[in-house]
Amino acid sequence: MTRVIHTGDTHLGYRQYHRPERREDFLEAFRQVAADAVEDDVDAVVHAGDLFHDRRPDLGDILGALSVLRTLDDAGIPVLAVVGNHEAKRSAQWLDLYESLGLATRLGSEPVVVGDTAFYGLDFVPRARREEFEPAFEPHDSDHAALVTHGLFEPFDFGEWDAREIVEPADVEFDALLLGDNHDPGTAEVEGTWVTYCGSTERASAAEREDRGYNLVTFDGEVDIRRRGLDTREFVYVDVELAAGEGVDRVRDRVEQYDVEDAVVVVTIEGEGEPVAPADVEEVALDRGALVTRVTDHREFAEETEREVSFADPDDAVRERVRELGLSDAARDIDETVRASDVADSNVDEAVQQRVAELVEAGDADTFASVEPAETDEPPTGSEPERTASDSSDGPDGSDDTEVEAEAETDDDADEASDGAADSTEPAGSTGTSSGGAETAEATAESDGDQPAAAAESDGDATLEDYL
Ligand SMILES: [Mn+2]
Repeated sequence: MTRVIHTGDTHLGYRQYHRPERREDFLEAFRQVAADAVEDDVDAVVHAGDLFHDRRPDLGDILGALSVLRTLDDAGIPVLAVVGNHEAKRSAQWLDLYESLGLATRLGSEPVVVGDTAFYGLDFVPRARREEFEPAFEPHDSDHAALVTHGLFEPFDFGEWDAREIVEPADVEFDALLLGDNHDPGTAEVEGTWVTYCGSTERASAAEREDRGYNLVTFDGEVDIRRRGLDTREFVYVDVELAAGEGVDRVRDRVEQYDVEDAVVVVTIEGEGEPVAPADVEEVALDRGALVTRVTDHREFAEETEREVSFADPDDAVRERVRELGLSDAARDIDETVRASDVADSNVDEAVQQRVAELVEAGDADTFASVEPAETDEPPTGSEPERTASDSSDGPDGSDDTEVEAEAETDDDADEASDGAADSTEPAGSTGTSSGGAETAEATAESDGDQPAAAAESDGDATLEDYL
């Protein structure tokens, strides 16, 4: 018999809502998993990726993970892990550092045997490399075998890769796939193999409403998968449906019905009623001791809503910057589709695809001709990797001249949408603190889902490999 804790998506270092308390919460959740593992004396802890929230964790996060791994090591509990999309570096991985210290084992194509179960690993495979992916797992002579990997698999929500493409051609017959990436826990049987997500250990997004936890998996003839809860920070969800004529008072009344002390309060406003200023709602929750309050209002208001636009208005600044870029009509059209408030975030990639198809169909080369930018010597804002026009292989004639900034942004959006509800950092439309803008931009730039080796990684990171 082999009994393991299957965890993952611990996202250490995530300073959610720009709060240091939240960063500490993520570490605390992982500590709890380790404490349970020691108390239960399990045979191993299996980590299915995204130990860290991004590929450049702070020293504090690296040490935090180290202390948890040491706790497990002191108790003689091995840690078996793979690399997730959030933390993936170009060559040597953080996991290699812990392995070199004897505190973890990076799983791969060779079996790592614990008790009577052989464990294999497969790091997150970016979409571009799935076509030619061929599983290659060395044989084992254990009673059971399990594969640990990270990715969004069917038949679960947001699934984008069929687990059978890994399981079927493999020479090893797996009893179970222990997965990470989808933060919603779930278990299914796919052609005789148990496929299970343990879920994230803390809420990496307000969309993760259910209680957090991990899996306890026992291999003993059969595979037994149980779920165990973790005691994480309280998230109080206040969903308000406003009737006509109702406004901020109604929202405040509803918030006051909850004990929000030390909680993250997530207020979602729908229905009719008057516009509600988020600050007025945040005030009442913070007065009652809430750690953070987020107000999401998906309602739309007609243009007559009075709004002061000052030079400090970020939307205004973006509009101005877009003007300066000298985008073609087509690019501005697409930019509008990306940023327009009436296209839901999750529909943006589809809307853009449709818009591009329409523009190509119309076949007017002038539409794709860029306008001379007002200022040419300044690089575009943002940290998108630079692309050349030749990247857009199936573009129409004249696409050489098409400014590709909007396209690059769309790609990112698509990645985020797919990583998406599973993995997103912040809910769309939520309001940040006034000082949070820059940090949000930074977080977005670092959380590129599919490209572990993105250009954003600095050269300095290569030094890790030198020491391993
Ligand atoms: Mn994750």
